[in-house]
Amino acid sequence: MNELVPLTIVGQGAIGLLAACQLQRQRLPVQLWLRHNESNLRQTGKLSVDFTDLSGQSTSHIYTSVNASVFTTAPATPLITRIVIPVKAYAVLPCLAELQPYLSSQAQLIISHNGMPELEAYQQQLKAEQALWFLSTTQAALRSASGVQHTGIGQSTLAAINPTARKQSASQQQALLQQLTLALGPVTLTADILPVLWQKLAINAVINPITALHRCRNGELAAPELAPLISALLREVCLVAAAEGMDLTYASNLSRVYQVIEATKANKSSMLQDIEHGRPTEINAITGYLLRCAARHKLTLPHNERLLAQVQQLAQGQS
Ligand code: KPL
Repeated sequence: MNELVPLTIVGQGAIGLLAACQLQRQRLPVQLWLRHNESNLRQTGKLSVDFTDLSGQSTSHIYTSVNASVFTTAPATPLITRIVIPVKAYAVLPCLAELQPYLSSQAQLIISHNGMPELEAYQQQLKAEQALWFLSTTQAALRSASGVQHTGIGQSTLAAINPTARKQSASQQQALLQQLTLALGPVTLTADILPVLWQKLAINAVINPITALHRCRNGELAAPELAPLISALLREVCLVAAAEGMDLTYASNLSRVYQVIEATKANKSSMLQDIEHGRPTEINAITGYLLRCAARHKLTLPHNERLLAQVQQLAQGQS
C-alpha cells in the first residue's frame, strides 16, 4: 500500500479535527468525511476550523468534505484506502455501513472511541481483505463553535484487531503508525489491546460522568472532596474487571486516573461537551458496559449505578 495515502478522517469531533489540523499544519494529505446536514456545512460544503495548539498558537484550516466533492454516487473505483473513524461508540456500526461502498477492498480502518468497543460486530461489517485497527487515546481536545483546541497531552495505543490487520507487513504497519503519530503524537503498537481498553475504561468511568454532572473541567477532579467518590468508582471498576479475568490493579490505576486529570486539566471531558451540546453521551458504552458485566457476575456497583442514573437524568433534562 502506498505510504503517502491521504488519511481520511470521519466527522468533526474533537479528536478527529485535532488529527486533521496537526496533519495539515505539516502539509500532509488529509481529508474529512462529513455529514452534510450539519449547519456549518450546508451553505458551502466547506468546513472552516480554527486550531489552537498547546502553546496557544492558532492556525486556520478549510476542509472540503470528501463525500461532497468526490462522491455523488458510489464511485466505480473505491477511493478510500486509510480511514480513521473517531466517532462515538453508538455511531460506529451505522457509520461502517455508510462508508463501506466507498472503501477500497484493502482499506485500513482505524476505529477510536471511548467505552468498550464491540470488536466482533465491527469485524462483521468488513470485507476479508480490509484491515481493522483500534486506537485508544487519552489526548484531550476541546471542540468549540469555531474549531478545536488541543488541551492536553495524552497517550495513544494502536492494535490490529482482525486477521488481515495482524498479517500486514511490518512496512504497512510502520506507515500507519507513523501517520497516526504525526496526527496525534506518539502511538504505541500493542499485540493485546484488552488491558489498554480496561485502563481507558477506568479513566473514562471516573472522569467523564463526574465532570458531566459537576459541569467542571477535568482538573477540578483533583479536589480532595472528590477523592472518596473517585476511589469508590475505581474500586468497583477493578472488582468487575477481576471478575472478567482482567488484572486491573487499584493503586496503579488510581495514579493513572490522577495523571490524566492533571495532563488534561484544562479540558472539558467529551461527556461534558456532549451534555453541553445536547448530544447523546457515551455513558452506555462506559458505565453501562461495566454494569452489564457486573450483572453477568452477580455483582453490584452502587456508585457506578448511581452515576449512570444521574447522567441519564441529566441528558433527558437537556432534550
Ligand atoms: O477521554 C477523555 C474524554 O474526555 O473522553 C479524557 C482522556 C478524559 C480527556 O478529557
